[in-house]
Amino acid sequence: MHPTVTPTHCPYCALQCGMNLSVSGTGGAGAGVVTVLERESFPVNRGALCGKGRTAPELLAPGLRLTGPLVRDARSGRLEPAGWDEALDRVAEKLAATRSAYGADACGVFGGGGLTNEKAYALGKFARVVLGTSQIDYNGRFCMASAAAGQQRAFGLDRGLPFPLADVARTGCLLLVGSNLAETMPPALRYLTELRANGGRLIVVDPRRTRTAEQADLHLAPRPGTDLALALGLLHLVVAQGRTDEEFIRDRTSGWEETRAAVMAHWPEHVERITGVPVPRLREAVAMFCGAASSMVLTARGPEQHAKGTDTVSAWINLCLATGRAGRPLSGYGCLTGQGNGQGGREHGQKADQLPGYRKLTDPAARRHVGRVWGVDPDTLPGPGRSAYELLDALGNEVKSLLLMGSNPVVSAPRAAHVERRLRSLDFLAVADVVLSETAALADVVLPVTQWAEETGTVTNLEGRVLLRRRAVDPPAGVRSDLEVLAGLAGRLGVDRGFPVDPEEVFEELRRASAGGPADYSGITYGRLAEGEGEGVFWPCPSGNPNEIHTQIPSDDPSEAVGVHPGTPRLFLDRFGTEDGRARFVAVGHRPAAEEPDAEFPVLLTTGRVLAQYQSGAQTRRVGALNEAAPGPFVQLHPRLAARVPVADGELVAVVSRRGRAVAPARISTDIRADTVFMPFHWPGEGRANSLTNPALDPTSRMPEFKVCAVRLEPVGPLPPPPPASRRS
Ligand SMILES: Nc1nc2c(c(=O)[nH]1)N[C@H]1C(S)=C(S)[C@@H](COP(=O)(O)OP(=O)(O)OC[C@H]3O[C@@H](n4cnc5c(=O)[nH]c(N)nc54)[C@H](O)[C@@H]3O)O[C@H]1N2
Ligand SMILES: Nc1nc2c(c(=O)[nH]1)N[C@H]1C(S)=C(S)[C@@H](COP(=O)(O)OP(=O)(O)OC[C@H]3O[C@@H](n4cnc5c(=O)[nH]c(N)nc54)[C@H](O)[C@@H]3O)O[C@H]1N2
Ligand code: SF4
Ligand SMILES: [Mo]
Repeated sequence: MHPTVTPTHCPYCALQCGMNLSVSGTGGAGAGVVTVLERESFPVNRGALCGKGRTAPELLAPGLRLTGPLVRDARSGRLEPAGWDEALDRVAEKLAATRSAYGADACGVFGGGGLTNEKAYALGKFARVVLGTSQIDYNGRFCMASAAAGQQRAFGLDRGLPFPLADVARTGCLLLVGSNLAETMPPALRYLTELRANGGRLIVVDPRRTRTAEQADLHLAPRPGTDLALALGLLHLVVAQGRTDEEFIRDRTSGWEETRAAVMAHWPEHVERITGVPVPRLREAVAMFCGAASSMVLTARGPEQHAKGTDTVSAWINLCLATGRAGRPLSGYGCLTGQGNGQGGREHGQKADQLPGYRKLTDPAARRHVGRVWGVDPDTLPGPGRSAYELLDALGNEVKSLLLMGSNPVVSAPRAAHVERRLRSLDFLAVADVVLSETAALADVVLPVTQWAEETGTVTNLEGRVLLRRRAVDPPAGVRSDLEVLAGLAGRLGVDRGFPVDPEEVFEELRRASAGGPADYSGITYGRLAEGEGEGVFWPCPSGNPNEIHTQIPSDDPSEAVGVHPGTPRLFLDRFGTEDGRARFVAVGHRPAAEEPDAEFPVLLTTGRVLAQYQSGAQTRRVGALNEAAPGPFVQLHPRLAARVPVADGELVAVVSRRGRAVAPARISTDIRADTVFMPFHWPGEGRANSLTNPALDPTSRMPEFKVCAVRLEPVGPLPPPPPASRRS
């Protein structure tokens, strides 16, 4: 039999690389052989994939993932195999009991940016309609919440990139702030190469000389937590050198005077003292940025994951606005979102303050609209709930039972040992996952779910491009989809309608719910996403008539049913998303990190990623080739700092913060500032970086300060010798 080939997308990061899955043999569910093939026609990655994408099918095999529900046995205390009815009955009973004993807000829901749009939508609806709880949030708070808040403030709309990624290759100067995309989105590296081949300049801002920084014409290496001062310092120079674009400021922005006044305090020498970036480098950066005919600023987690991440994003946006580098072709500010559906996951209602279509939960018109689509009285919809870390922090106290879908906070949340204690103190924890993650291992009920290649659904990549991921293989018999889980629970909790298990049916409802909202998907259909090369449709994509769509039965012919809005690859070229169409300057000032070094904790810790592991590692730590490439945690530190500890390369070193201690081998390198150590956060146990991190929150985005805290280093000694090879008899 010929293999069947299905065009689809990678399960992991926000690039959502296109790939073809070839399945040979019958029976699916690991019985067939699943191979990843290049899909050159997909415009974002043009066939290129990183090792994570190439090896993703390994996790479809039954041996590595969950294949049946698990329920904790009251007597043995262990998770034991159970049937689906028993497992779902247990979850529904416990949630209902919590609700009647303590009220609906004692039930919490925690989602993830890896969930498809359909799942994120259904999860938000489940929380608000079935449980009636306000206590829902998701791991996107840990991701791009600060960039989203900063873009909202300035542009009145937040979409990761306001232009297709390929535009990056044609801009005059790219200022890339705290993104290590050579490791976090490797196929995107080609756009940087093309940029430079086209004569464009690349500036990278990162405290480490990363593989990305190696590509740069200019690498600025500020102290972690000082991007705000850096951006203000650059804008100060722009003003001092008379390089502002007065016409653009006058015609397309508001609020410049306050911002100009605020940057005057950030003269270059002062900024050099805060950031450690020498004044001549600041001047070079301004010359490159303003000297080009067009320029862009892209930020990622480096400057965003701070207790002042939103203000920092505002400062970078201000730089774009003052120089007229926004809302014009090949110029603008953008954020490189992170998770597979990091963008769509924050638009359709799993965020504590949001309703589908990027509507605000506090907006009466939004509540009326969504209430109508859901068939409920808008007054019954709860208000905004706690943000992700605050929700985790409330577990066992205000929040007694939790349903968790698509996150592994035992590894990925800040101050993780505390979060782990809070999870253990719950009356009841249910986790829906593909694998037995460290968090699932703490659950009372584990619900095994289908994954990317086993189900259909839409995702929205970092460009705001809505894509169709297609089912290519049959799942193992014992697993169900997240949509089936939610439908099963809703039914048991007395809601028999409104939770379809067919993703397309969910999407049809999502279209109606999003119609007329900022993230309007109403003009998008599965049929349309499957057309041509499947290159997707950029939101906003309204249907012909947003009111009509409530009553309309969608036709199979997309052009007939919904009109033919082309989608919106480029935003803001004519007007910004604010009411008056002008972009808003937001006057901000620098402030120190929530925790600065002192005598007891004299070193800065920053955290991030390596190429071969993904996030909490729940998935990638189970894949052989990836584990070989990145087998465990490490502490990257400069030779001068290593000599002071003292620790030699490869020896264990302890990193201690006010919240905990982590131990990992030292990786000594001149590619990092001498006042800073770096740890990747992909591993649990002794080397868990999040045992150390500071949950100080940004006041606007509620983003925790993952990227800077104060630590001290202690020598531990040589690595223990490897255990003797086991002898076979
Ligand atoms: N291999 C891999 N790829 C991934 C992921 C993964 O886990 N593994 N996760 C995906 C997700 S969800 C996300 S959010 C993205 C994240 O993608 P990135 O933001 O590129 O990843 P990080 O490694 O977290 O951080 C980027 C850089 O920020 C630097 N940095 C640290 N502190 C500061 C600071 O104060 N200022 C500045 N300017 N820079 C600083 C770090 O040294 C690091 O090199 O990656 C996505 N892609
Ligand atoms: N120190 C430090 N900590 C960080 C960061 C950092 O830079 N430094 N970055 C933060 C960022 S940006 C992010 S995005 C978070 C991410 O951290 P997490 O939220 O822990 O993300 P993942 O590890 O991707 O966890 C996703 C879980 O959901 C499961 N899963 C995958 N697909 C599905 C699905 O369709 N349905 C269900 N039910 N489950 C699924 C996976 O198996 C996995 O167990 O980490 C944050 N933590
Ligand atoms: S870059 Fe991201 S989307 Fe592309 S293959 Fe790698 S993990 Fe998958
Ligand atoms: Mo992320």
